[in-house]
Amino acid sequence: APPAVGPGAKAFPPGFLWGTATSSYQIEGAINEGGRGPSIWDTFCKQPGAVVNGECGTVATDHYHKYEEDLDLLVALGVKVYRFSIAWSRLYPNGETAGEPLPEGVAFYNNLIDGLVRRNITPAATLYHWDLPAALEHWAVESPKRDNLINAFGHYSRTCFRLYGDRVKHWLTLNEPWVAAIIGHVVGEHAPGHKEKPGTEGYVAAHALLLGHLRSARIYKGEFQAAQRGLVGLTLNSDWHIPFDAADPADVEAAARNTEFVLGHFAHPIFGAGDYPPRMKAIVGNRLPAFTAAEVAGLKGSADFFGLNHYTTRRVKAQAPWAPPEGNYWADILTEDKPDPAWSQTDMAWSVVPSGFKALLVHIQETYAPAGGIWVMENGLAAAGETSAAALNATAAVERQSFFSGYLGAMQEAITEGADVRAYCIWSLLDNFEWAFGYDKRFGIVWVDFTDAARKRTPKPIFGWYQQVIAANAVGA
Ligand code: GBH
Repeated sequence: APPAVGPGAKAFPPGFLWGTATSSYQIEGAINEGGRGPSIWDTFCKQPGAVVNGECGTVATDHYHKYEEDLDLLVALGVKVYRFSIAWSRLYPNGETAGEPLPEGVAFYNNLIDGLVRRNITPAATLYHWDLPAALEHWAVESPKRDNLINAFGHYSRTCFRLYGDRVKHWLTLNEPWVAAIIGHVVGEHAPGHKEKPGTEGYVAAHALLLGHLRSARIYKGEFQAAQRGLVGLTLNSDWHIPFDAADPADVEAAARNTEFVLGHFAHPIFGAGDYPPRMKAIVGNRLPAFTAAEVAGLKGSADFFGLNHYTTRRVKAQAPWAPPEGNYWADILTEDKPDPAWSQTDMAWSVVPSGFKALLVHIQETYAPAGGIWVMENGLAAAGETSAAALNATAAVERQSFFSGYLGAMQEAITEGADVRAYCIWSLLDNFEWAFGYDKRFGIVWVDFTDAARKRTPKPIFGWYQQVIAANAVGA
């Protein structure tokens, strides 16, 4: 495997923010403590076949009880920033639209944030990483139910800004609204597991999520930002898409269309010209909900930085049209996957293509030129074969090091070519509850023994590798 840093290393800009990321439901456990209400993931996990081996986040990594140990791991790693998420139902068990939050939930995040500040690590807090209070309507609803949901998100957001905003200066309203909307409401592999209305429900959910972001960001900017002097944004996931045949205009168009449906769906309203992308409106027609003029104006510029989660590149071919009368999300995009056989794949079967990361960063810079820069809030891989703490030095270590040397090198090249990338977080600090894959897929740079009641943590070889990168602010041989 390539060394972390050598004489020909690629340097990052001074002050570059290295970090790592987690999310509440994936690590905390303690689902019944402090009055926490159930989230839609607690209920989804109970549906037969929803999650591998019927697993759920009941204990997860037991971070709720072991967070001090995890904070010490962050110190050992040397990160500047730690991205975590707040579990809405620890503060408001039923997604209440008024009133005071639960004291134990408030205290948990106070302790976590104080622990970070004491260790000189910048906290970056996500308000919504998919653990919606089960008592609320899911996102795919229209007013007046949607108004109640957004009021609840606004109330919860305001509480977080008020309680934690003296120390948290980096807020993310939403994690990956595309995944929440499409995997939750079209594919059905994430909570709430809907797939009955593939032509409409994903768009309705995405619309509500955008309005939720708008409410939360507006509260921060209107009521807190002047005094607290922090930033509010969100993080969007995007794979990169390249044409199967670069000489075939239909494939070139298909790749651009696919990126527009995944990234542009959310980026165009917030970071672009405003509203949904014109081409998307033309394709989806009246199945795409409409914003009011005030909503278009409010969303535009509503994020202070561009959060990006990136994992893979897909090579796509234009598909022959198929259009059921009721519409279908995938028939709108009209691409089929043709991965390059030369690409290696991770344990998630996601292709490893560092050049796609570089191309995506340059695309974001050229298309949106976000004033607050691009913040890579997740990137990483699950590697197979990490079956025990003793087996950690095997092929998975080599696979991880070549993945990260490739992706960090590509990011440095994008920066050199003008992409204003300011931060980078590895997903994830710990092996954790990987949603529909349960504990089968290990994204952590720290191995967790899920058979051990103590959930013993063991840093993987990549942990030491990343330490060196951070210390040198550079990567490569
Ligand atoms: C993130 O989502 C989540 O934010 C995080 O909670 C999660 O644990 C982590 O990633 C790992 O899964 O099958 O080739 O078509 C990931 C978003 C969107 C990335 C879909 C991969 C599909 C690639 N994913 N994309 S492919």
